[in-house]
Amino acid sequence: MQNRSVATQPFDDQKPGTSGLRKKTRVFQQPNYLENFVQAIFDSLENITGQTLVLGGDGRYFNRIAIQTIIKMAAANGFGKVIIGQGGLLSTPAASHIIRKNQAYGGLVLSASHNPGGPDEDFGIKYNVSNGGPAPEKYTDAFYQRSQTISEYRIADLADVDLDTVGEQGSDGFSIEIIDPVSDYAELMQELFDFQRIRDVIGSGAITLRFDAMHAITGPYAKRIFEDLLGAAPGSVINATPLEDFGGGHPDPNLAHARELADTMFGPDAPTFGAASDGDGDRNMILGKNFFVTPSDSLAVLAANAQLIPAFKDGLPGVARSMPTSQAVDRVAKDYGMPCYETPTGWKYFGNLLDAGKIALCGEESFGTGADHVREKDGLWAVLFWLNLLAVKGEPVSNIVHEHWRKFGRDIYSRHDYEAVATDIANGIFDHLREQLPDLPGQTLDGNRVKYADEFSYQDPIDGSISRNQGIRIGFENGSRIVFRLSGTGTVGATLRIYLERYETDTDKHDQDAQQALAGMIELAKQLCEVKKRTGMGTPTVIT
Ligand code: VG1
Ligand code: CO
Repeated sequence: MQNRSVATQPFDDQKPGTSGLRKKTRVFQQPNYLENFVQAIFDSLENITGQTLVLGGDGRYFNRIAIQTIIKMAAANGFGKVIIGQGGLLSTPAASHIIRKNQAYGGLVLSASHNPGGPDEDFGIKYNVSNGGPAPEKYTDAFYQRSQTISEYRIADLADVDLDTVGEQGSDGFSIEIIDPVSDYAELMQELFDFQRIRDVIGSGAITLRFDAMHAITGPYAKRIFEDLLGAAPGSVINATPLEDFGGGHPDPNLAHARELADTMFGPDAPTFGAASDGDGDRNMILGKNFFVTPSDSLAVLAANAQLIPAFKDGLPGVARSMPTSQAVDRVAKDYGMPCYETPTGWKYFGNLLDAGKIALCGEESFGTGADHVREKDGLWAVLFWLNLLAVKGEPVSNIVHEHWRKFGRDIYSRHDYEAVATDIANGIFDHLREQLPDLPGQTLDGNRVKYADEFSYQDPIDGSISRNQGIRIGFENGSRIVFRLSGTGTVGATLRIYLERYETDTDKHDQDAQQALAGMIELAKQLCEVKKRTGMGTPTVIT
């Protein structure tokens, strides 16, 4: 095996965002672009010689080509072994599990998650560390720094690898193992949940299921788990074949993008349970017959009922949520006498808490829920958790959530996104918001007194590291909140996210439409950030 060094020059835009580096596919296809970033990662890691790297992606356009390049670079940089999902496929949570199970040094996951794929759409790459979780900020900062000074990358003259045949190949102290991407993950799920019980209830017809894989990575996983292992009717998993362009859609499991599933679940012959996942399989959307569960509520319901599933029969040590996620789970934690941590947006901030055993369950408002079994959010895991709950409780989804609201109150919640805003305009909006912060506390706005107005900073309780500028929060004395953030996963301009929540204890008002219930706060938020005046956009591009 011959190694070569290739001269290159830095690209100035290789700064990882909320979850890895995401760019238009054509940006990644530029000569040396992918190579530079991968070399910057390898250069930032210590003692990789002879170590194992896990590699896979969500199957989007450019996945296979990128995988061949990375194999050759891993060889030239001294890795001893690369474990790859067959066909170059691995869901994000499965990659996390495989890193942990094989005690690998780390892994590279090729995905832009819920962003669309194809030659004119998005591609992405993220590095996960040895605990299976997304690289913490100190790593991603180092990758970026290195990318700014890089002058060469190393690559081996190897023939392209057959990615489609399971087995081990290689020599010269460098081997490649192609594994079935589903088996290990399916095995883990069977350890965590009561498969026999779920299977029995599905067999009795009491649960009918529709899962939308959105032409993305979870298709093969969901087929195996729901149809083969749990006995759901053939065809329960729809859009089950991963496609390079996800069938032209956004593989984003929400009511706006998973329309086919939403129409079924709100239609006349709806099954009792519906769910969907995203491009790389780490998000989940949960639906009952005629009923949508917000991700923030889902996290709270799972926390309140955790002891009903085998994995958590002894209870939870604590829980965590990202800052913009609603406070519904806080109420459960308080009632159960367990700690609840508030972290910045992005799964990388949960890793230390999970490793330290401070929490076992965590989630985000952006359709992400997960636990201590891996170090990524996990879409199918969340769906199985709900199925296990439905099997034990024998009640429909909407009853479970209504019962939860009766006990804890409802945190009425919505997120409004304004996409593709020019970057300077978006920055202007934040400057304008920052200027107002000192004067807001004590003012009465939309009938509520402002309790605090600040910019969220987080100090990690385990390693003490501080993350600043994680979103602007305006909290009211009645518990309501408005949060403003800029997205860190987009590839065109900036996306302004406005998160709104209001707490409602009156049971008679629990069935209100969220947009109506939040109408006053929505107007107030728009005024505070002057979104219409500054962007010309009168309404959000996506509401979830
Ligand atoms: C978004 C979500 C965030 C999530 C991130 C990655 O980030 O808001 O909660 O962790 O996507 O999810 P941002 O910076 O655009 O708001 V995924 O499934 O795209 O890896
Ligand atoms: Co994702």
